[in-house]
Amino acid sequence: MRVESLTLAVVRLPLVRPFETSFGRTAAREFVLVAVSAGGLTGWGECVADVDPFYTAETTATAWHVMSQYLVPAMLGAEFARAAELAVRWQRVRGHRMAKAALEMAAWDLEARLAGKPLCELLGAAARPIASGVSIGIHGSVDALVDRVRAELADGYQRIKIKIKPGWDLAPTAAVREAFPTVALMVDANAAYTAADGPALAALDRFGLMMIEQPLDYDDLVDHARLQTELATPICLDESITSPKLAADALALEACRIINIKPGRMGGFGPSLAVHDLARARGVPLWHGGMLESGIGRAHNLHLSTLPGFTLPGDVAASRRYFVPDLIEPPIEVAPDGTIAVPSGAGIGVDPVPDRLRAATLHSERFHA
Ligand code: OSB
Ligand code: MG
Repeated sequence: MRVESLTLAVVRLPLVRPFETSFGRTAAREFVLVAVSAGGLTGWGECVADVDPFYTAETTATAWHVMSQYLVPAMLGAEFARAAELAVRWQRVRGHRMAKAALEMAAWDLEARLAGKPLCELLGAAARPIASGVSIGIHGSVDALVDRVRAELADGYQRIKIKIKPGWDLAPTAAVREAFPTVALMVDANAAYTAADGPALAALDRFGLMMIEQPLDYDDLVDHARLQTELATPICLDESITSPKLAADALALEACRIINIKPGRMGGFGPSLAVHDLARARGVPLWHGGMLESGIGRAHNLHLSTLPGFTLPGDVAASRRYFVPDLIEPPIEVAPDGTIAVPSGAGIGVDPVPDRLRAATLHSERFHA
C-alpha cells in the first residue's frame, strides 16, 4: 500500500445531550477526521482527542500539530504492506497515541478495503453481534439519572455504567441499584479519587457492581494495586492503559482485574491487538470503551469488538444517543436484545455522507505524496 493523498479535517458535531464526567461537561465533539487514499479507495479514521486536555493530555490541536508535522510526512508516499507497520515509522515520536491511532486506524480501514474484506476479518475475527452497554453522565438529580437509566434499559442495553465523582457516588449508585436490583451495573470515576479514598470506594461494594473504572489517576498503578486489596469490587483501568507495556505492568501489579480497550487511546489496532492477546492469555476480561465517537470511530470500535477476548458488554452504543444525524447513513442502531450489528462491506463498512461532512467541517488540509 502506498498512501497517495491524505486529508485531515477538524469536524464539529453537537451532542444530542451534554455529557458530564468528573473532569467536565461536553456539549459537542470537535475532532480530527482522517481520510487516506490509495488505489482509488479511501480509508477513514477518527481521532478521539477532545478540545480540552482533561481526559488525557492530548487535544484536537495537539493531534493536528503532531499529525501534520510528523506522522503524515512519515507515511505519505511510503510503501508498506500492513497498517500495523506504521508504528515503526513513528517510533521517534513519543506518546501522542491518539494522533497515531487515528492515522493507523484509517490505514487499517484502507488496507481492508484494498483487500475487499471487512475490517474485522483483517483483525482476525468474524462479524458477530456486539453486546452493548451505555455510559451515563452525571445528572442534575438522582431522579433524573434513574429516569435516564430506565429509558436506556427500555432500548435493550445490557449493562449500565454511571459516572461518579466525590459527592456524586453513593447516592446515585444506591438509587440506581434500588430501582433496578438485577441490572448489570458499574461506575466510572475518570480518575477523580485519591489513594486516601479507599473507605469511600469500599462503601460501593455492597451494590454488587461489575467493576469500578479508573478510580485513581492515570499514572497511579501502584496505588490502584493497593486500593484493589481494599475493595471487593474489581477495578477496571481505562486512562492508565495507554500501551501493551502498561497493560502488562498493571496485570503484574494486580492494579486491575478488568481492562477497557479503546484503540484510539492506545495508538491504534496494533497495540490493541497486543493488549487483547495478553489479557486473553491471562483470562482477564475485556470490554470495548467509547469516546463519544461519530459513526466512523464507532464502526472501527464495532469491528475490534468482534475479537473473542471482548467478553463483557462495551460502551459502543447506537448513533442516536450521540448525534442526530450521525456523519454516516444509515446510523448505527441497537437491537431489542441490546446487541449491535457490525457494518458489513469492505473495511469499516461505512462512509461519511459528503454533505454532512462538509457542513460539519471547520477546516481541512489535503496532503499529497
Ligand atoms: O471514561 O469511558 C470514559 C467518554 C469520553 C471520555 C471518556 C469516557 C467516556 C465515556 C463515554 O464513558 C463512552 C461513550 O458512550 O462513547
Ligand atoms: Mg472510562
